[in-house]
Amino acid sequence: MADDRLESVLQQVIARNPAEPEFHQAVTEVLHTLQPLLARRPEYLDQRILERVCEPERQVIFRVAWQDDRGVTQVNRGMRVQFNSALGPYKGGLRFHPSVNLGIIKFLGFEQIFKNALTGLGMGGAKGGADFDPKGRSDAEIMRFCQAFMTELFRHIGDHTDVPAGDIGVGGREVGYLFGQYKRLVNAFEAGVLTGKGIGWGGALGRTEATGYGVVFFVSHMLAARGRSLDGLRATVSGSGNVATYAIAKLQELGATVLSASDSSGSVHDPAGIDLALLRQVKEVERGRISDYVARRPGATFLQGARPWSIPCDVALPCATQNELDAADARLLVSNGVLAVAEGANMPSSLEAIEVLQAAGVAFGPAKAANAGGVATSGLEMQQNAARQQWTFEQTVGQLARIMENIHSTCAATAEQFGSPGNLLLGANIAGFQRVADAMLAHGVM
Ligand code: NDP
Ligand code: 2IT
Repeated sequence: MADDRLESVLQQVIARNPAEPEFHQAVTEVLHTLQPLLARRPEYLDQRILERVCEPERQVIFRVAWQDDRGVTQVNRGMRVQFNSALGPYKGGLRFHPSVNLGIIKFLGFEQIFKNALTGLGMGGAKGGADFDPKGRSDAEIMRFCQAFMTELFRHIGDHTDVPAGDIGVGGREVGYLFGQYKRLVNAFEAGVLTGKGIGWGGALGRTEATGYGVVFFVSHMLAARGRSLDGLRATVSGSGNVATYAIAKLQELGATVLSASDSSGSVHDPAGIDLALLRQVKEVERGRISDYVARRPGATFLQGARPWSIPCDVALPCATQNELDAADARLLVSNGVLAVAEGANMPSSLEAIEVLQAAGVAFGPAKAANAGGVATSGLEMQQNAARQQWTFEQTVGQLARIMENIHSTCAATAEQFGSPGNLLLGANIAGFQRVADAMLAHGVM
């Protein structure tokens, strides 16, 4: 019965949202794990919670027109999907990347609902962004784009309404320009309207590091559950942005050797272990390409156009983008003896890849649990803003570590309780969904 309903809801979602394959994938992944919960809680089916949770509360799509450095007018499409507010103000990042479309923002917003629920804090789910390509743009162009984007977005957000943050292509610099324009438009310093702010003007110490650190805290707990630790293990990481950088830093601090990093042009294989200072110089300071790292690092090789999953490792952390680890990659990882895979990026593994990993007994840490440290620390930034306080780095990161431990134990206990011990994906989906669904039931039909 529950199975039939799940399948029919899924087919409805696919039919009602054509040409949005990433959104279909994210919904499929969640719905396919909920059967054991629905068998115990039929009221979720009776009250149409599944149908409601798959339909965004509000979607805003807007024109962003701006002038480049040559005086040429450019037109981009901006959007914000306010998916679910059952647990608190809408919360989630903004992505600036040429691939951005409504289906991608919807998949990210849908994931964000359950991720935010798992943190235990009071945050609803949202995502936004634009099909703007920051690559090769001057600082002045980035500023003008951010100002133009906020000139529409500001009317839809607020510290009790919707609180955006960064994601791909949106880091500290962009949050600064977005915040400045918001402040000018509303004539008020509402610190809590955006997170990921600079530490001198309302940001939380530790937010920059939080997602990458959080993934590594999470994978440490996954390993500990199997009697292992990171010390002495070999890790592969994809990406070289915010999440990858601080995942690499924390892996190294905990004694792992990190053999790779990547960007959209390819991967670096560095058998001696990634030189993080050089990687940051190339990617953060110079905003260059990963091949520039290889050119300056003896012994490192460049795998052009390739992802790092062919490099033998004990732990793999995809930290770049969606669908960057497919079934063939998963089979390679398994044949090379990987122990654990944890998702730093959102939906980096295809559904088939997850099946391969789980069938082989590899510990799998799903994105909505493993990378929740970023948004959790955004929640801590909101707490600090509301109290007009700034905690120390140690206070915030200490709290982050406790939240990640709690998310891991919640996912593990829920998996056990619903008959699939060790299945953290099922545990994360059921625990996150249940918290949201109970709040929606309490709020009545809307
Ligand atoms: P950044 O923009 O800082 O870095 C993104 C990295 O991924 C870059 O190395 C980029 O390479 C690479 N990348 C982006 N798109 C592609 C692509 N299509 N193919 C291959 N490589 C690509 O973003 P973040 O580090 O913030 O985000 C990375 C992932 O983590 C995303 O999935 C994001 O949604 C997720 N995430 C981020 C959080 C945060 O707090 N920032 C929180 C939770 C999840 P290049 O330089 O060539 O573009
Ligand atoms: O995907 C994510 O969780 C983020 N990009 C962070 C969102 C946030 O509001 O900090």
